[in-house]
Amino acid sequence: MKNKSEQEKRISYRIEKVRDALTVQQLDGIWITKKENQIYLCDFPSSNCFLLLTKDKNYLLTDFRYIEAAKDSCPMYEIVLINSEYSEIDFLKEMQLSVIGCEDDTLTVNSYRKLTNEVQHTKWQDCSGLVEQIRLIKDEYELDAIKRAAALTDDCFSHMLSVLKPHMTEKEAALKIEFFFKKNGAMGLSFDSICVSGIRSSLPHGVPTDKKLEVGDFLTMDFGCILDGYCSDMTRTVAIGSVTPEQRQIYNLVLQAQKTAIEGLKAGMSCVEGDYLARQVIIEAGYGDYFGHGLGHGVGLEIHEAPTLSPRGKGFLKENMTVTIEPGIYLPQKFGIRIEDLAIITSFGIINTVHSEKELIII
Ligand SMILES: [Mn+2]
Repeated sequence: MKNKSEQEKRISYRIEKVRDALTVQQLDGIWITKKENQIYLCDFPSSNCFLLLTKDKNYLLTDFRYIEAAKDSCPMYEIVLINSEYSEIDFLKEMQLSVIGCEDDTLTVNSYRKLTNEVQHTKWQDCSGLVEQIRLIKDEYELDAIKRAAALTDDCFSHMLSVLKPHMTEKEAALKIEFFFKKNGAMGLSFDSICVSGIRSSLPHGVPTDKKLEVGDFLTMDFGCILDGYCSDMTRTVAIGSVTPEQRQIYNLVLQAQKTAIEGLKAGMSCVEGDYLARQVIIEAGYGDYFGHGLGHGVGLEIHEAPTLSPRGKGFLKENMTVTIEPGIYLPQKFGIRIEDLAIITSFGIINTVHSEKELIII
């Protein structure tokens, strides 16, 4: 059971932060349709829900199926029942607000047309990213959930080391990951697990197939789970049976890049500088062209969220942001390697939430 008063305190604090942003942006309200932003601001998952935060009131609109639960778990909201006779559009017409912020990046074209055509006298202004900006800095509750999700992911990796064997297919390996997570309390996977082996390991986001693990293959597993709404993300590449000197050399290069980033990342650094910590190691060894993605991304209610560590990343790292640290080298038609941990940024460096072995493991 969640401690109600603590939950209320947490939610109220977040709502106040949104309200501060409303004032700055001169909005009379914000219409929240993005699911993760809704969960962040009311902790109530529902497939049919709208939030409207005005300067002094919080409204949660939902249908008959969720109304009782919403009343029970969202005491800081006025709960509004919507149905075929009274829609969210009717509600918004009655509100008569001049300027409402909406989330263009997730609002469907259809919904946007309805809002602009039917809710007259209201100007709809894009405020995509407003809630996400607040979500960038994680509170204690969120960090704790992320750490627990990461711990279960460590356990999953240990489990995989004990069950992986030659002739198992990539799909079977992915299924074992999913089964372990769900059997051990995860709400679900944070994304479809990536299990790619042999020459397929050079596909950074390859989909598991019926290909069997063979001696001499690298197997890259990129996986994570959701606990209490929060995601984890981790990648390990292991060798099946044996490795060539080239495989070992490149594995160690990725590992060195990853360790360099782990030692160097800290609050105050720009996202571009952060990315370059690992990239520089790989470029200097002559493999820069084979590390074609960014070093990492934020993780929270969404598996991919801000900040983005990449050569085009924006902004600076701040305390209590989360970032993955996941350099990789992918040699087409040969093999690929990625090693990924999930870190919490602090003023003195990072706290790594992942503790699994990362020296080369040969199964
Ligand atoms: Mn990742």
